[in-house]
Amino acid sequence: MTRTALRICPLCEATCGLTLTIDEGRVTHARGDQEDVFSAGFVCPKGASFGALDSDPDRLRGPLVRRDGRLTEATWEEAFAAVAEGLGAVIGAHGGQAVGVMLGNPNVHTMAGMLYPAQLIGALGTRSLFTASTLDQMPKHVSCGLVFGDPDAIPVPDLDRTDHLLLIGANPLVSNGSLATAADFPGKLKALRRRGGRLVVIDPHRTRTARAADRHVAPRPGTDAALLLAMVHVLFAEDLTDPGPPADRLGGIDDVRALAADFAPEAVAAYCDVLADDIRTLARELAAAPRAAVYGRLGSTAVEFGTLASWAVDVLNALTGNLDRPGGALFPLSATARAPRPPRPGKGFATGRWHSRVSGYPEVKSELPAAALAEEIDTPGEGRLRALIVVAGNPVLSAPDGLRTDRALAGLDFMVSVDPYLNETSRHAHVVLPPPPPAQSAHYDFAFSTLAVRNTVRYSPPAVPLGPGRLDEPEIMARLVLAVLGQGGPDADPVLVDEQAIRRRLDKESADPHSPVHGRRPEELAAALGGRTGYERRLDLMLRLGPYGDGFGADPDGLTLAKVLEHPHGIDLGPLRPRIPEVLRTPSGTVELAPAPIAADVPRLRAAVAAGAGEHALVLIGRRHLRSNNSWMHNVPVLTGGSNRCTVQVHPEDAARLGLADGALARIKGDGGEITAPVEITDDLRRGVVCLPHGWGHDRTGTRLTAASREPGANVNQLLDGTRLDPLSGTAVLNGFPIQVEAVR
Ligand SMILES: Nc1nc2c(c(=O)[nH]1)N[C@H]1C(S)=C(S)[C@@H](COP(=O)(O)OP(=O)(O)OC[C@H]3O[C@@H](n4cnc5c(=O)[nH]c(N)nc54)[C@H](O)[C@@H]3O)O[C@H]1N2
Ligand SMILES: Nc1nc2c(c(=O)[nH]1)N[C@H]1C(S)=C(S)[C@@H](COP(=O)(O)OP(=O)(O)OC[C@H]3O[C@@H](n4cnc5c(=O)[nH]c(N)nc54)[C@H](O)[C@@H]3O)O[C@H]1N2
Ligand code: SF4
Ligand SMILES: [Mo]
Repeated sequence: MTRTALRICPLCEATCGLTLTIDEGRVTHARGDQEDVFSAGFVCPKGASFGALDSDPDRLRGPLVRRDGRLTEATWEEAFAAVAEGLGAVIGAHGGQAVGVMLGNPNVHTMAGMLYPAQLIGALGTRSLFTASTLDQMPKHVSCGLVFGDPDAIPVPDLDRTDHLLLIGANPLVSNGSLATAADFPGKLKALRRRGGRLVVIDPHRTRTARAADRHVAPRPGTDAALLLAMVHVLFAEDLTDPGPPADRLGGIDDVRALAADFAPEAVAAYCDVLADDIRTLARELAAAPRAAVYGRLGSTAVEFGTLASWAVDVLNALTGNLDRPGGALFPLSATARAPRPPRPGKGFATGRWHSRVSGYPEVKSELPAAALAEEIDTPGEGRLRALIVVAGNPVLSAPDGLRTDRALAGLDFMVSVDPYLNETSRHAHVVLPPPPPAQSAHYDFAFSTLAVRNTVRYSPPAVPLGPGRLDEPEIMARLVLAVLGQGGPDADPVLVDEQAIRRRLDKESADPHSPVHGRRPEELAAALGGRTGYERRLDLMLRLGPYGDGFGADPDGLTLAKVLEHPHGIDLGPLRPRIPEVLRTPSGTVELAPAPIAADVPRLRAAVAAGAGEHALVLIGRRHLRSNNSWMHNVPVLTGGSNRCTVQVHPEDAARLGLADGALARIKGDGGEITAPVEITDDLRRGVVCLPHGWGHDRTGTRLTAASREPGANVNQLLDGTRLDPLSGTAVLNGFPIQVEAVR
């Protein structure tokens, strides 16, 4: 029997609503849900291939346990017994601190990944948390933490209403947007231009997005912080600043002026390799636009000055009056956020509450740099990591120096992977716990609702019932928490983990005079929760205590899970609205535009500008492909092939100078090692820059990736040794690092 079911797509940050066709429990077709309140029918090739990805025959059907050195099929009971024993032994001998946790990117795309890791880390008491954030957006968290007092208060461009959009190091026509959740980014950029608005792109690569722009500026990679500070300089020098209504809430404007003083366009032009006049034009056009939004993404974060560049983005928004105003950059208000409280000064944001053992990197948001994972395991000494729990992560390919990570993981006393695939990383685990395919999982976007360009609320229950012998990912994670707590016996009830989280939140809310449930009995409130499972009860709790919630009866028209379920295409909660000062948590209660740690990093940038670029220095940048996603989508044949290949792109002049021929192999060397890849000559790149995609290198033994291992590609991250980091955020420099290229003879 054929039927349809709705499912929010979990494959990228755009969160499109899909209509799945289901035939005998199998997804046979996927199309965009025309009635979805957020995506209105938009779909990309990945979403359209949801069925193929969901039913990939290489997905693990049950847990694997290492026996006599080999990973073999096991029951869930056996797998959790092995987890309890393996983790128990390490914790018993060395304490929970000897267990590290690595959380990969898909955690932000699953309910389990958003609900349980905090409890897992709490149960371990470990300070060794690593996530994909330090390969990605951590600089933005740091700059927002310092400026707004809350590292998760990230303004997003108001795509639907802006007149001028300045994109820095972002390629949303391929990535479909990031830290700006917008289904149909392509349509929104077209609409911007149709209403007379302008699109400006700063990117060393003439990407699909750059080609669609009114103006494209191609700086030398890694130099954006200087370029943006030069724009700030111009705003002051030409008296173009106009902070607008929240001006009394902006502190540090004079300090910003002083910080930008040395960054006149002429002073940075050679370093950025952009004409001073072009920098002036960028600043003047931004200031002249009635409503403008500056937005930076991976090319502005995973770089040498990532935090400074991320900060400069919001400084430009603030100085031109575009921060927190419609058509500018605004803070979304998610349905599962805590209901707003009256504005008050906060504690602010600081890093470095502890430091990593080997290199002394400061903790940032309770995390250590992903680039330091291997050294924390393989460096002998007191406090060495002896066990690791990896959830939805593939650091062997995604993080610097995969060969070292390979060796380090192989030397662990115990490792667990929660992962649907036996891949480059999970092959080292002692136990692999596979979640079900997405059609069998419920979905709510806790993370991306806080970054969406319009406020909506949508929930997808599982589209297909759990297959035989499957555990859903929330239950897997809850059982892991119980195993760490030493309560992982066969009678363990994973619901206890949810009830504990619910109880903790309710105790807090009940004691909070500003909560809609102040003074009410937590037991009574817990009993009133709806939902069929622990995670649904938690979702109901968050919705009801959220900004649009029913407050357990305080607002009978407010949201509950039951109400959201009555609207399978979602509920529109309206366009973004100004949130300053309510959103601020700085000690001053204002936007602190010139925080001390930022100011202290500016001399490093000044020194780089003074040093300039080497004559023939070659640097490497990354690229994404529409039919791919990081390291885990090369195993579905409909998504690979064609232009989705691991080639090294080179500018024609560099190719001529280096003797590289189109299609021939090149050897690329970096601090961490060398790889080879076929050359693709293109003048879409600026001179001095070569470009390789990441997530390739599927040629390792012991994996179960039939299709991916046929076209393995090379791991670009082998070119890095893990020491190049943005110091304020611990984020790996994945764009704009030096390499050498030669022809393979
Ligand atoms: N050179 C270079 N390196 C990069 C980047 C770059 O641009 N250049 N980009 C960086 C960025 S932005 C990121 S976010 C990281 C990503 O790096 P990682 O966080 O390592 O993420 P992925 O490579 O996507 O691997 C995801 C893992 O999760 C598994 N998985 C998929 N779905 C699920 C699920 O539903 N549940 C569970 N439990 N597991 C699942 C997959 O099988 C895979 O093992 O890579 C970074 N690395
Ligand atoms: N199809 C697809 N979609 C994805 C992903 C995927 O792998 N494939 N990954 C998802 C993830 S995890 C993320 S984080 C997002 C990322 O989303 P985006 O940031 O939009 O994606 P990227 O393609 O990495 O874009 C970065 C751009 O920065 C440019 N760049 C590199 N170095 C510099 C520099 O120094 N300065 C400037 N100005 N630009 C620079 C690159 O040329 C590139 O065009 O995409 C998500 N969506
Ligand atoms: S754009 Fe992203 S969310 Fe939308 S269908 Fe494609 S992969 Fe899925
Ligand atoms: Mo990412």
